[in-house]
Amino acid sequence: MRTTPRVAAIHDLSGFGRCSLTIVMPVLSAMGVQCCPLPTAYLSTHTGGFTGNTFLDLTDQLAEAMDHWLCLDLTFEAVYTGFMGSCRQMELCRSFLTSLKEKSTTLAVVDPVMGDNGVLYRTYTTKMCRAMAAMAAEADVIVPNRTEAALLLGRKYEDLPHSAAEEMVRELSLGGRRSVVLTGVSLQPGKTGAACFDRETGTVAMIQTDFVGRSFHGTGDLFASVLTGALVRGESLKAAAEQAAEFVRQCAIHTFPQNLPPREGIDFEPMLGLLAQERRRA
Ligand code: PXL
Repeated sequence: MRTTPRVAAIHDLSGFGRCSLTIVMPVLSAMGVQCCPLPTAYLSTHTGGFTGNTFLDLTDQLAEAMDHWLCLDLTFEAVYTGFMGSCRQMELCRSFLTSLKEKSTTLAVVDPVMGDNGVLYRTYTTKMCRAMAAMAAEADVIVPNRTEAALLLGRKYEDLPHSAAEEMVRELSLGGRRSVVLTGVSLQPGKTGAACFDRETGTVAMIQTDFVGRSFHGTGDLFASVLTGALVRGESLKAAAEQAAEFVRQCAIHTFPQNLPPREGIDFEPMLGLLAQERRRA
């Protein structure tokens, strides 16, 4: 009997800059989870802070790889999606999820990667945002930041302060159908964290930790990867979000004093041992 949880990870592969699959794969592995990557695109670097990056759209490969996996009758404890390269990719993800769910219990974790700090990422169009909302409607858990939450709700980022977090996660749950972990929520100066609506209990939990130094590129991917790993290892939504927030905090403590260029992301690799230790304790 297979004991190692398995996750299909549908994200871009950016060669330099630490985001998406270069975070998702090592984090899940360190947590004792098998990560099976389905890359949506290959970029030479991510798009935050770099210009002139290459962009190889892998939509056709994605469709073929999904078909192959379905033919092999593979099952996954979770499908975890992130940065998408085209509208068709989101439609493919929806039908892949539907097919998997017909065969076995598969948790759909959708990080609706679209933007940050009130600004849409360069490669995203309004049509892609609509496709993202449609795909996220099929999710069991979504992990938006405040910018993405505003886009999903069709509201202005400026009209949704941190203090509206509880109201936002309830509205984003689509009447309690999906769980929501809203990231980047700061309820007092010097703190950051997440607001979690758990569809199992219908309750909202607020998680707050110290904000360390400055923002780092890729922390959204780091947070959602740990969250996904903890969920497939059987943690509750709140415990999974707490573990994710604590790991991001530890990585920020390690990275901040190094004064690295922000676009190089968070220096998480030397910290992966913490995730492995946590697993041994559990
Ligand atoms: O971390 C989100 C992300 C993922 N993938 C690519 C990105 C970004 C954010 O800038 O550019 C390619």
